[in-house]
Amino acid sequence: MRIDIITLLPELLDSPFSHSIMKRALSKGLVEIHLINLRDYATNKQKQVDDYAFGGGAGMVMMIEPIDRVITELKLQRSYDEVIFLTPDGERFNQGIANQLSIQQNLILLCGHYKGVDQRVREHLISREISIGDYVLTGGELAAAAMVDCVVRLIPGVLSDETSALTDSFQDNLLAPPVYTRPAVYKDWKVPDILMSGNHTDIDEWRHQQSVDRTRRLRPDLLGDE
Ligand code: 6GU
Repeated sequence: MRIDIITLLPELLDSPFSHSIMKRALSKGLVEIHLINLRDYATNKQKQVDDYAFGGGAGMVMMIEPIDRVITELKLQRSYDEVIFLTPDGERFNQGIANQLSIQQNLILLCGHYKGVDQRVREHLISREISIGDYVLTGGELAAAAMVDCVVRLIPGVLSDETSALTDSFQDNLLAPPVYTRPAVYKDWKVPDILMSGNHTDIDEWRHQQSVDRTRRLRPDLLGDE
């Protein structure tokens, strides 16, 4: 998979992809991430990428021309499955969307800034608009980092234990069960006896019940009985 991220703050995205699982996925060649500085596609001397809103009002608007130039250049080099705009008023990201994106070949992510982007970008250059939740970030970069992290770990070969993504919270609309490791007793806090029993049928049943209980208590919306 190749992901091109168009951003005004490429430095902000260096670190999220330089550690642990993400770093290994990159070095194994399972994913390529290209950070593209939108300012490099500005046309005037001042390298301007935003301007005042027509009709007035507070806040600058990202201009269409640099965005069109960068997306057009990328599309001349390969075809893209999706051109995604990261914006708080997009479709809310979830594990299902992550699963869909994880089987794509080439993605463009455009990180929004300022008061938004010229509407013509959204109408003509973008195939999908995604938000990571109902709160507002200063820009799309941290949302892009979260989304890419989530998608990349689903690419086959990225996680060492292939089954571990299958047992994630949300993969079956249930929260994950609690887990424990040594010591079996810490202070006077004990690990549940069942996990020490060696009976894997009972353990699986207990874990499933814990998942259902936790989901009913914390996220009844996932069970469809809010
Ligand atoms: Cl994608 N962008 C911004 N700026 N804020 C957000 C978001 C995206 N998703 C949630 N909040």
